[in-house]
Amino acid sequence: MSSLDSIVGAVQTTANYVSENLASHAGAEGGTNPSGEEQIDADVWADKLFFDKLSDLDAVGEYVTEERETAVDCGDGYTIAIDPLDGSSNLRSNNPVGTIVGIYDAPLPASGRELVGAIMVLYGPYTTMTVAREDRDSVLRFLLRDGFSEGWGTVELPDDQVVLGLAGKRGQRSEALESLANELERELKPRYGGATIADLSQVMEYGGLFGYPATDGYPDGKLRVHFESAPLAYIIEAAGGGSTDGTQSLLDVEPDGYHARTQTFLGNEEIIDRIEASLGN
Ligand code: AFP
Repeated sequence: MSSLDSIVGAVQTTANYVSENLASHAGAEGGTNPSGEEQIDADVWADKLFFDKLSDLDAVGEYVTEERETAVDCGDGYTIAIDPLDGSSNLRSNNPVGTIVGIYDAPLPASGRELVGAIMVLYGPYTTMTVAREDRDSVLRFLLRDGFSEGWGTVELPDDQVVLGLAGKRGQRSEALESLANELERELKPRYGGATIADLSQVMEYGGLFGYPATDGYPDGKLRVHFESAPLAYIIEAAGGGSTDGTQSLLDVEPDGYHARTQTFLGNEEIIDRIEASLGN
């Protein structure tokens, strides 16, 4: 089994377990994560599960998570950067959450150009895992259930552009983005759910845009480069779409620390070009 196979296998096994047991951890309260955000019990629980499984692999040399301040040294091998339960504030209302895994062939901080693979798991009405790897030509999707994974074909971004998931309130985003958002809201159907994985999944299915821009509350954007923006850019670019921080691919963003944030836009290339034309100057 290759190193990447062993990592994908460990994520699949753990995600199956998370999917089956999430309800037992949905309500309880936790502490605060290194980005100052409220952690709930489920975040810490999922982090421990993924850590126990992944840190044990020969293929993994370093484990860095949204839920811990520093990296954990596990020996030689790839660096795992993980958001174990993305969108966990959605649990309260029983809306979807996800897991994002970046597999870097370098110690962090590192740009997304060091990624050799990325995985996103969506815990929705059913659980799916989407995998992009440097040693595969296509992005693969799997259905996870009963402890197993079932191949569900390949993922390619459609040419159609249908949905728009754009974070931030009106008046809290830049004027340039506000003006483009007005145009896009006339062309696309606004659908924003508050969990990046779920919002990106609908873009991958129907085409369109997901974005978390700079806002008054989050001047650098809310999403973290290592755990969210770069791995998801790796997946969407491999599936034929594009990504930008406003001026460059999210894979080129150079984070200055483990928990660095960036403006994040992911979707059809044509819309990504329009964002860069609006925000790039
Ligand atoms: P939580 O994991 O704290 O729920 O944050 C999720 C997230 O990082 C990302 O998945 C969402 O796109 C974004 O935050 C939602 O943020 P808003 O609540 O500000 O829209």
